[in-house]
Amino acid sequence: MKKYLSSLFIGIMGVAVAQIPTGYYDGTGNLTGSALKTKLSSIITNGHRDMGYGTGSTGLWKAYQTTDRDTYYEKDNTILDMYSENPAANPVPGVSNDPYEYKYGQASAGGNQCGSTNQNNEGYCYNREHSLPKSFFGGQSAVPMANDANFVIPTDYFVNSKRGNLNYGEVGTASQTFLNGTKIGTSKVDGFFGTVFEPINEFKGDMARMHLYFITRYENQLNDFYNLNVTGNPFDGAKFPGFQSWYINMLLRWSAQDPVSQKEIDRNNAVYAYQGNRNPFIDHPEWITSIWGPALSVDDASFSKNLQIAPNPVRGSVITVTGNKDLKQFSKAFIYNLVGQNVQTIEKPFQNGNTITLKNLPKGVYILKTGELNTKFIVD
Ligand SMILES: [Ca+2]
Ligand SMILES: [Ca+2]
Ligand SMILES: [Ca+2]
Repeated sequence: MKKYLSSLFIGIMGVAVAQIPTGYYDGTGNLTGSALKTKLSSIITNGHRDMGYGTGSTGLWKAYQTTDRDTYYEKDNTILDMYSENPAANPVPGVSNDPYEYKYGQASAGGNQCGSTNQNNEGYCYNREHSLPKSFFGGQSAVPMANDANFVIPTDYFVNSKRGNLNYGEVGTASQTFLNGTKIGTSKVDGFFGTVFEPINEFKGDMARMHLYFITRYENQLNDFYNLNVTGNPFDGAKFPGFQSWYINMLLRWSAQDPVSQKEIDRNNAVYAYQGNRNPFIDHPEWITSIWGPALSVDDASFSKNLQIAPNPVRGSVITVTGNKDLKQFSKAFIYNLVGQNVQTIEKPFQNGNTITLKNLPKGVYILKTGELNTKFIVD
């Protein structure tokens, strides 16, 4: 009976933490933009326990016992490795369609956790991947970042090592494709050149929300991270928005294209039980838009058209912009193509009048956005 009661008690505790605690987000009220971000930063910093990186079965190794198990695809309770999971329905029920599976735990306990020896191919062991590369924020000694289960995830050792400190991005020409379709190659996102690492579509939103968590949880240190001057880091040196426009725009798109799933909700609850803080963008994905603005989409019929561009279609490179507000108040203007890629950012666009000089844009339809104002225009 005593045993029964204690397992019942554990069961109740499990239920009790498997949801947003009452009052957790008190004080967010009607906040938006940087004010909401800063309030969330304080909420998710309170209660965050640094559980350590871990050795053996402690720290993150222990976290993965509950945070990243496959009860969604194969439903076989193996490690859910986003760099090797094949999310397509299994053609043969009960038979995994993943290239390989990892059992939780150390080798001595029959698991596939990496030890001291590794191999240069996929499928050997799983280790701990800083989905935002640790070199960008000061390396393994920079805690609690380096130990934060909200964005440090279990992945295949080999894919992780090939990724190194590449940014996530979208690959134009792949130089390497891993077994589940994860890719490395040249960036096709305007605003960033060089090599990037592209997770599969199923997990792009998961990754995006992890990184939005990072720039919120650690907003007070973002300027320090930026000043480390690590080549390729996506920070913008400010608390807000926190990432450079090419990167934040891509994350907003990824988050919109791959909305929150049960897997992320469960993971968020498990991480909260483990280290005491939550990812607010899994609990309230609508806050992503409240803070950083809408992800631009191709067929957004709701364009407010509260900016006017002349001439439109554009002739030459100079356009005159008028709006229903004083445009001088806006510190930046952005031009996007119709797949939402930022193709030009103009600093202090309207300080000296209402004209903008466009880069040499290919023929097509574009979106000009400044502040909350936007419109479409044509280059032909
Ligand atoms: Ca699986
Ligand atoms: Ca699978
Ligand atoms: Ca997803």
